[in-house]
Order: sequence, then C-alpha cells, then structure tokens
Amino acid sequence: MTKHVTLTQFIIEQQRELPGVSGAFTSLLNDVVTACKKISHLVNQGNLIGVLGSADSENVQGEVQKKLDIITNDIMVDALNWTGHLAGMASEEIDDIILIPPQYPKGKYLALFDPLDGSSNIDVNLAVGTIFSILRCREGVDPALEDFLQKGAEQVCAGFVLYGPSTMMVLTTGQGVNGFTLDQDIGEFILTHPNMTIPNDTSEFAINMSNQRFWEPPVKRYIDECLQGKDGLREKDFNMRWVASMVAEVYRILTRGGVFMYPYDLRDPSRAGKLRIMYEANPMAFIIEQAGGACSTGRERILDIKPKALHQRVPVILGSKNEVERIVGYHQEG
Ligand code: AHM
Ligand code: MG
Repeated sequence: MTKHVTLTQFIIEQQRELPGVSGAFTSLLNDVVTACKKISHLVNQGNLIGVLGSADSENVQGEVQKKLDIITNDIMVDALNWTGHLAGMASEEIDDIILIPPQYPKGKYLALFDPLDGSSNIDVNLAVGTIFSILRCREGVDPALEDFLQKGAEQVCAGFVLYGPSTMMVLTTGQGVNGFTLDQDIGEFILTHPNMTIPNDTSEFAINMSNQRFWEPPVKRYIDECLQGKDGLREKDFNMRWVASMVAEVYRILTRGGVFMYPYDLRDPSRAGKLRIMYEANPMAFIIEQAGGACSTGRERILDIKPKALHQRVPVILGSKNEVERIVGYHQEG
C-alpha cells in the first residue's frame, strides 16, 4: 500500500528541522485546517443547507456580502480564537483587527485571512477559496493595528485552500511550496503535489478584459502584444483564462505557469487595484515567489511594500518570472 503523508505529519517533520520550535505553529496550522475542512463541507453542501445567496449587508469595502462570506468568516474566527496560538486576527470581511476574547490565552502569531475569496462565483457553482497569512507578533499582548502592518516578506507562512472539483491546500513556510488534497473519506489533507514550481515562460495570461480601457499604457501594451501573438512582436500565440477567482487562477499558474493581473484602474483616483494586500496579494506573492515565480505591482515587488492600512488595495501582476519581468520592464519604460 502506498504510504500517504498527511499535512500534519509533513509540517511536524518540516518544523522538527528548525531550531527553537515549540509546536505552537504546527497546532495553529491544524486550527486553520479544521476551519477549512468545515468551509469545504459547507461550500459542497451549497443550497442543500440554504447557505447560498446574499446577506443584507456590505463589508468594509462596500461590497455586498454573501451569506457564506459571513458564515465562513465566523468559522475561521471561532476555530482560531481560543486555542492560545494567536495574539489577534484580521479578516477581509471585518473592519477592524480582531482581538482574542479575554477568557482565552494569547500566543505569538497573527492570522490574516480572506475566508471566501471569489465569492461572486459561489452562486454559479464555480471555484472559490480561502486565503491566509501568518505573521509573528509580540507575545502575550493585545496587538495594535501597527503590529499587523508588516511587509509581506515578514510572513511566517501563507496558504490557500481551493474548493474546486477536489479541495486542495497549497502552503509555504518559506521552504518551497507544497500541495495537499483533501481525502474526504478520512478527513485528512494528503501531500499530492510536493515542491510545486512555476515555469519561467508561459503563453497564457489572465486578466479581466472588460476593464481594458481603464488600464495604464504598460499593461495595454503587454496585453496587445499577447493578443497579436506571432502576427506581432511575440514568438508565440497566447491563450487567455479568467476564472474571476484568484485562488483558482494562482493554482492554475502553480501547475502550468501563466500570468495573472489585476492592474491599476484609472477610474480610481487613488489608483489602487482591486485586490487587498494583507489578505490576497501578500500571501499569494509569498507562495508564487517560493515556487520560483514573481509578483509585482508593476513598479515594486509586492513583498517589499510597507502597508499603511489593513484593507489597503494594490495592483497585482504575478506568475511566470520572464513574463512578469517583461511587464515590469514596460512600466519602467513608461
Ligand atoms: P473578493 O475578495 O470580493 O471575492 O474579490 C476578489 C476576486 C478575486 O478572487 C478575483 O481575481 C477578482 O476578484 C475577480 O474580479 P472581477 O469581478 O473584476 O472579475
Ligand atoms: Mg477576496
């Protein structure tokens, strides 16, 4: 019989190699896994249990919340707030930082998450995901906002769970990227995609083309070239995909390469993109870089940005290194 490595076993063995490891991180990750298994079950049940559709509320970004946005946020918070590993949390769905209730012990990590990314896909039965990022914190204190505003390069761990035809967790602790598939029968994530790497070159791009007239010239130039393919300046023809679910998009890039972009939108006076640095751009940038890809705003490396606000947005260009570098080059040329 093939010996399957579970996510817990994999992390325990990986952490054992590191000096001064207490086991707190492994336990924290188990809490995240527990929450994601519950979310996977809910997403899978869908309208059988009446969780689809909109709630009567908006989140801090003024976006209409889906029922599942709220339910999955509560699942994450309830799984993580009592076990003593966290000093605090932040969620895409909640305005302020989330403190640990006073009756529970506090730990040395912060967890930031988007409990259900791509939730506009949920009612049409397409892929959605959970994205998370773990940071270190001063131990035993209630954290302040400033404690959360760390550069992405400081992340201890980042991961996402893709609720697709299979439920998959993709994870990095800064030692490469590994993918695990949820075995629904035994309720365990099993290592199925060790050492995921992104090819340097690609001929596939992902962008919401309906925003084309609002892009800056460097992005227009790049996409125009892709569309022209061999009839233009490129040596190859390009293919396009847009799932409108960043988790699915990044997973595709981790398996067969590609470029994903959510660039500046000129309609927005602050010229930010759509995606949020703390819950989407940073964790995905950590994973992509660990898999050998690149991630930039077009002007700077995502992981080097010092965030100024919890819900700050950034333009995101990520994926196969040579293509991302080409796009960054176009930004430099102006
Ligand atoms: P969300 O956090 O509100 O779900 O928004 C993020 C999602 C990403 O997963 C996806 O890449 C993007 O929004 C899709 O945007 P659009 O609706 O413009 O296609
Ligand atoms: Mg999101």
